[in-house]
Amino acid sequence: MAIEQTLSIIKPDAVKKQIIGEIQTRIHQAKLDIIAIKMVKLTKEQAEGFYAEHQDKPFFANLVNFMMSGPIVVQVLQGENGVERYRQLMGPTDLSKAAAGTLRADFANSMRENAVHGSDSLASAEREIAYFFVDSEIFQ
Ligand code: RTP
Ligand code: MG
Repeated sequence: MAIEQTLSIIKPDAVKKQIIGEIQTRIHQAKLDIIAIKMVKLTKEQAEGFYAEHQDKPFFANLVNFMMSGPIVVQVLQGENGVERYRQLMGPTDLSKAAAGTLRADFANSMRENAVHGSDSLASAEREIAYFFVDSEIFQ
Protein backbone atom coordinates (compact mmCIF):
# COMPACT_ATOMS: atom_id res chain seq x y z
CA MET A 1 0.00 0.00 0.00
CA ALA A 2 1.20 3.53 -0.75
CA ILE A 3 2.75 5.86 1.80
CA GLU A 4 0.53 8.94 1.86
CA GLN A 5 0.56 12.33 3.56
CA THR A 6 -2.58 13.90 4.97
CA LEU A 7 -3.44 17.17 6.73
CA SER A 8 -4.60 16.90 10.33
CA ILE A 9 -5.98 19.76 12.41
CA ILE A 10 -6.53 19.68 16.15
CA LYS A 11 -9.46 22.09 16.31
CA PRO A 12 -10.02 24.96 18.82
CA ASP A 13 -12.25 22.87 21.13
CA ALA A 14 -9.55 20.23 21.60
CA VAL A 15 -6.72 22.77 22.01
CA LYS A 16 -8.80 24.52 24.73
CA LYS A 17 -9.23 21.17 26.52
CA GLN A 18 -5.45 20.65 26.49
CA ILE A 19 -5.74 17.26 24.79
CA ILE A 20 -3.19 17.89 22.02
CA GLY A 21 -0.88 15.27 23.52
CA GLU A 22 -3.64 12.67 23.92
CA ILE A 23 -4.63 13.06 20.28
CA GLN A 24 -1.01 12.84 19.13
CA THR A 25 -0.54 9.66 21.19
CA ARG A 26 -3.49 8.09 19.31
CA ILE A 27 -1.91 9.19 16.03
CA HIS A 28 1.39 7.52 16.94
CA GLN A 29 -0.42 4.37 18.09
CA ALA A 30 -2.12 4.24 14.67
CA LYS A 31 1.37 4.22 13.09
CA LEU A 32 1.05 7.63 11.51
CA ASP A 33 4.13 9.87 11.75
CA ILE A 34 3.88 13.60 12.42
CA ILE A 35 6.25 15.11 9.83
CA ALA A 36 5.24 18.81 10.11
CA ILE A 37 3.50 20.81 12.81
CA LYS A 38 2.53 24.37 13.78
CA MET A 39 0.09 26.17 16.09
CA VAL A 40 -1.82 28.99 14.42
CA LYS A 41 -4.91 31.14 14.97
CA LEU A 42 -6.80 31.45 11.70
CA THR A 43 -8.09 34.76 10.39
CA LYS A 44 -11.62 34.83 8.97
CA GLU A 45 -10.14 34.84 5.45
CA GLN A 46 -7.93 31.82 6.20
CA ALA A 47 -10.81 29.84 7.74
CA GLU A 48 -13.12 30.69 4.81
CA GLY A 49 -10.43 29.75 2.30
CA PHE A 50 -9.65 26.46 3.97
CA TYR A 51 -13.31 25.37 4.02
CA ALA A 52 -14.24 27.04 0.70
CA GLU A 53 -15.85 23.79 -0.53
CA HIS A 54 -18.54 24.31 2.13
CA GLN A 55 -19.26 28.00 1.40
CA ASP A 56 -22.83 27.33 0.27
CA LYS A 57 -23.71 25.05 3.20
CA PRO A 58 -26.02 26.31 5.96
CA PHE A 59 -23.38 25.55 8.59
CA PHE A 60 -20.57 27.53 6.86
CA ALA A 61 -20.69 30.75 8.96
CA ASN A 62 -20.80 28.82 12.23
CA LEU A 63 -17.97 26.57 11.04
CA VAL A 64 -15.77 29.56 10.15
CA ASN A 65 -16.51 31.28 13.48
CA PHE A 66 -15.66 28.10 15.35
CA MET A 67 -12.41 27.52 13.45
CA MET A 68 -11.19 31.07 14.23
CA SER A 69 -12.35 30.98 17.87
CA GLY A 70 -8.94 29.93 19.20
CA PRO A 71 -5.59 28.47 18.23
CA ILE A 72 -5.41 25.23 16.29
CA VAL A 73 -2.61 22.72 15.74
CA VAL A 74 -1.98 21.96 12.08
CA GLN A 75 0.08 18.89 11.25
CA VAL A 76 1.08 16.73 8.33
CA LEU A 77 0.79 12.99 8.98
CA GLN A 78 2.50 10.30 6.94
CA GLY A 79 1.94 6.57 6.78
CA GLU A 80 0.65 3.66 4.75
CA ASN A 81 -2.77 4.50 3.28
CA GLY A 82 -2.51 7.61 5.47
CA VAL A 83 -5.50 9.59 4.17
CA GLU A 84 -8.03 6.81 4.74
CA ARG A 85 -6.47 5.48 7.93
CA TYR A 86 -6.48 8.89 9.61
CA ARG A 87 -10.15 9.36 8.62
CA GLN A 88 -10.88 6.01 10.28
CA LEU A 89 -9.00 7.08 13.42
CA MET A 90 -11.10 10.30 13.54
CA GLY A 91 -14.48 8.66 13.06
CA PRO A 92 -17.44 10.17 11.17
CA THR A 93 -18.56 13.82 11.25
CA ASP A 94 -21.69 12.86 13.16
CA LEU A 95 -20.31 11.78 16.51
CA SER A 96 -23.48 9.86 17.38
CA LYS A 97 -22.35 7.43 14.65
CA ALA A 98 -18.72 7.30 15.77
CA ALA A 99 -17.35 4.04 17.19
CA ALA A 100 -15.78 4.08 20.64
CA GLY A 101 -12.05 4.54 20.43
CA THR A 102 -12.25 6.99 17.53
CA LEU A 103 -11.06 10.53 18.19
CA ARG A 104 -14.50 12.04 17.64
CA ALA A 105 -16.35 9.51 19.78
CA ASP A 106 -13.91 10.16 22.61
CA PHE A 107 -13.23 13.91 22.25
CA ALA A 108 -15.92 15.71 20.15
CA ASN A 109 -18.44 18.05 21.82
CA SER A 110 -20.90 18.18 18.91
CA MET A 111 -21.29 17.86 15.14
CA ARG A 112 -19.42 21.18 14.76
CA GLU A 113 -16.99 21.09 17.68
CA ASN A 114 -15.56 17.76 16.67
CA ALA A 115 -11.93 17.99 17.82
CA VAL A 116 -10.15 17.10 14.60
CA HIS A 117 -10.00 17.56 10.85
CA GLY A 118 -8.51 15.19 8.29
CA SER A 119 -8.21 15.47 4.52
CA ASP A 120 -10.94 13.47 2.74
CA SER A 121 -8.91 12.47 -0.36
CA LEU A 122 -5.37 12.55 -1.72
CA ALA A 123 -6.26 15.59 -3.83
CA SER A 124 -7.64 17.41 -0.75
CA ALA A 125 -4.54 16.43 1.22
CA GLU A 126 -2.24 18.00 -1.38
CA ARG A 127 -4.24 21.22 -1.46
CA GLU A 128 -4.60 21.43 2.32
CA ILE A 129 -0.94 20.67 3.08
CA ALA A 130 0.12 23.40 0.65
CA TYR A 131 -2.37 25.77 2.34
CA PHE A 132 -0.34 25.67 5.56
CA PHE A 133 3.17 24.43 4.81
CA VAL A 134 6.05 25.06 2.41
CA ASP A 135 8.25 22.11 1.46
CA SER A 136 11.09 23.14 3.81
CA GLU A 137 8.71 22.80 6.82
CA ILE A 138 7.88 19.14 6.04
CA PHE A 139 10.31 16.50 7.32
CA GLN A 140 9.68 13.21 5.53
P1 RTP B 1 -13.44 17.94 8.45
O1 RTP B 1 -13.51 18.48 7.01
O2 RTP B 1 -13.34 19.04 9.46
O3 RTP B 1 -12.37 16.91 8.60
O4 RTP B 1 -14.78 17.17 8.77
P2 RTP B 1 -15.59 16.15 7.87
O5 RTP B 1 -14.88 15.94 6.56
O6 RTP B 1 -15.90 14.97 8.70
O7 RTP B 1 -16.93 16.94 7.63
P3 RTP B 1 -17.31 18.03 6.52
O8 RTP B 1 -18.58 17.59 5.90
O9 RTP B 1 -16.13 18.31 5.64
O10 RTP B 1 -17.64 19.30 7.42
C1 RTP B 1 -16.61 20.17 7.84
C2 RTP B 1 -16.85 20.57 9.26
O11 RTP B 1 -18.00 21.41 9.35
C3 RTP B 1 -18.63 21.24 10.61
N1 RTP B 1 -20.00 20.79 10.38
N2 RTP B 1 -21.02 21.30 11.01
N3 RTP B 1 -24.45 20.32 10.41
C4 RTP B 1 -23.47 20.95 11.01
O12 RTP B 1 -23.64 21.73 11.91
C5 RTP B 1 -22.11 20.68 10.55
N4 RTP B 1 -21.77 19.79 9.61
C6 RTP B 1 -20.44 19.87 9.51
C7 RTP B 1 -17.82 20.19 11.36
O13 RTP B 1 -16.84 20.87 12.15
C8 RTP B 1 -17.16 19.43 10.24
O14 RTP B 1 -16.01 18.76 10.69
MG1 MG C 1 -14.24 17.52 5.34
